[in-house]
Amino acid sequence: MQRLHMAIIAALGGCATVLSPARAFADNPIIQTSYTADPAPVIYDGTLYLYTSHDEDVTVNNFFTMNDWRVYSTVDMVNWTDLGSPAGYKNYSWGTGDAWAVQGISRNGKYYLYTPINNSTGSKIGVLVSNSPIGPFTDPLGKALISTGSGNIDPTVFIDSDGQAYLYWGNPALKYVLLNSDMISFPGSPTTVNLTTAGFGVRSNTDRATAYEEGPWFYKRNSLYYIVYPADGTPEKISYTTSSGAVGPWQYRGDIMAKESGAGSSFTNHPGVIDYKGHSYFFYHNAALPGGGGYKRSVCVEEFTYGTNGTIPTIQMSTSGAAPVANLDPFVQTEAETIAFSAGLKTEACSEGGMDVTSINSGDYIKVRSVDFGSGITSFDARVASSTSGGNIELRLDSQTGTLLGTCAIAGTGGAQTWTTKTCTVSGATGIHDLFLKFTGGSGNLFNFNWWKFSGPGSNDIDGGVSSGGAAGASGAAGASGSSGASGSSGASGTAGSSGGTTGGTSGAGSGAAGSSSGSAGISGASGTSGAVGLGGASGTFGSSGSAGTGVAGTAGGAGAGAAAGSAGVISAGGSIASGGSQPGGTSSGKNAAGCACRSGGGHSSPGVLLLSFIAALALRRRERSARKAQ
Ligand code: FUB
Repeated sequence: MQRLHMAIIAALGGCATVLSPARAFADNPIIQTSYTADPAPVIYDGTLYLYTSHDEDVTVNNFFTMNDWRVYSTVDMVNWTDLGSPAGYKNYSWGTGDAWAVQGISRNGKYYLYTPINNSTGSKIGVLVSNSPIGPFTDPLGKALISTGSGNIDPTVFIDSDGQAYLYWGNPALKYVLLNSDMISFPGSPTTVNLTTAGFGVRSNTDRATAYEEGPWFYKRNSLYYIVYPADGTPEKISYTTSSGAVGPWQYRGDIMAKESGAGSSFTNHPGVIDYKGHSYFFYHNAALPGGGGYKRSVCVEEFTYGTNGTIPTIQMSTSGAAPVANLDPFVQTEAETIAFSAGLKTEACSEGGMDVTSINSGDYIKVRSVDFGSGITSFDARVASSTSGGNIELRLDSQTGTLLGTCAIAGTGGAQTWTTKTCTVSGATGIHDLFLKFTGGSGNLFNFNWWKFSGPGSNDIDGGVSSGGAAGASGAAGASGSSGASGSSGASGTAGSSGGTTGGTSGAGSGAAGSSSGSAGISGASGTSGAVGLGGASGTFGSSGSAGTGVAGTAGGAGAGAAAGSAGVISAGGSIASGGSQPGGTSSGKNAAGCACRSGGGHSSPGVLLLSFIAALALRRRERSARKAQ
């Protein structure tokens, strides 16, 4: 049987609860442990990373409350690993707030985040840089990259095949600069795109003079340049325009996604478009999670197919999301925060590095999609900690009430971060299924959950993957950052790596195996976001997906992890972002419980000028209503 490995990352932290879904969900929204918005997908070394904004569970002053950005990764488009917070507005010493829509890009081994900053005190664009996609990020300029004029939000960055980098941004104007190759400077001053031509469509309402609103997503595909953008005022639809040149002239091509409507809708939307593993994906946000609304949004994804001449079809918001493009190997250590869908859970920084799943109450669950059990399983390991008397993990196939593979009883461990590995006997799973980890027990928080792994004959059936984990440990120099790293338990991944893929190559694998065992040491770094470290390993892991081949993966992993873990290498060795903790909003704690006092309606404000224009529109509508009544 063909099987692509997927191992996981030992990542970083953050927490939030998500409520039992009020309506039937498949796998959209793709993140349920936090409210997320403004999706920005990017591919590094064969892994798809998704940067997002982060709507806090508690909204302040009935407006966007956003302190940090978040990052997730996938190699299969259905299971998303929470890598914590790579940065927040406080990464800028001069930052006053507003971690709105971010976008990331890599060049010459460095990772850059372009971010809005200080929207309520001047609206500027800043740039952060790191040696890892998940940080720690620092501010290389000590000041804004873009500070002229107003409405400097929603940066989108792209490097063309000739090496020229472009940065577009703005609301209500659309502006751009050509970045120098250092990615943190540009010649001249920003150019403002003429939106009054037909290139960006015609507005259907009177909110604004032009159809373009904000949130541009700039990219190139088959020699055609695209800008996909929220349009037509609030609520926003998504439209797109194309050009044969990077700076126009632009030709309006149509609408992609209609405005979200009805109670509890999001009045904003924000596109992210990317090709991955031979498929095309459209990311956006809506307010579909319980408690959602204009300031509590959630990122979703849909697959689509380009038409002739590069047309993008109309795309409907769905609850089903994308189909898997790889299977998950349950015989390598899998982070508990690798989730296709969940209910009731939050994530947080783990003392062993990376993230763990927390706020686990009886009835909550994790769904992991497309798990390949091969010829079978015999035991299940769970890395758990409990300050209470624990609870149970029911392992079920295909639904919360599906075939029971076994029940793992978790006892108290004496502390919420006092970790132990519980091994349980299981049976009854062969082939590919969705796995449900259903939590049962008493009341309150049952335990925290760091990672899981199956053993059994199925582990010998791997014939397609690549090493997981692995390699990472070897290189890397990021040890400096990061916090705990203490455990490094993911040696397992390394092991898997050794069994390495037949198709994906083997290079990364071997070393992974080596590094695996102790996981070690951990990195004591002083600075916060060392999750990077963990991630490095993680990247290595993802080599397992087989797409990029191990070598590549290993390289990536090395970058991040190595260091600290040093020889120990590998994944979880890395420190945890959360615990390192320099992030402002950091990993939000507390549940965003269903009953939270949040707006359910499509809020009526929006970024900066958008808010003003909306207020004006509201006043206009009131006047119109009054006029009608008077007639
Ligand atoms: O998330 C805050 C703002 O809302 C973004 O900057 C806009 O694109 C809109 O999504």
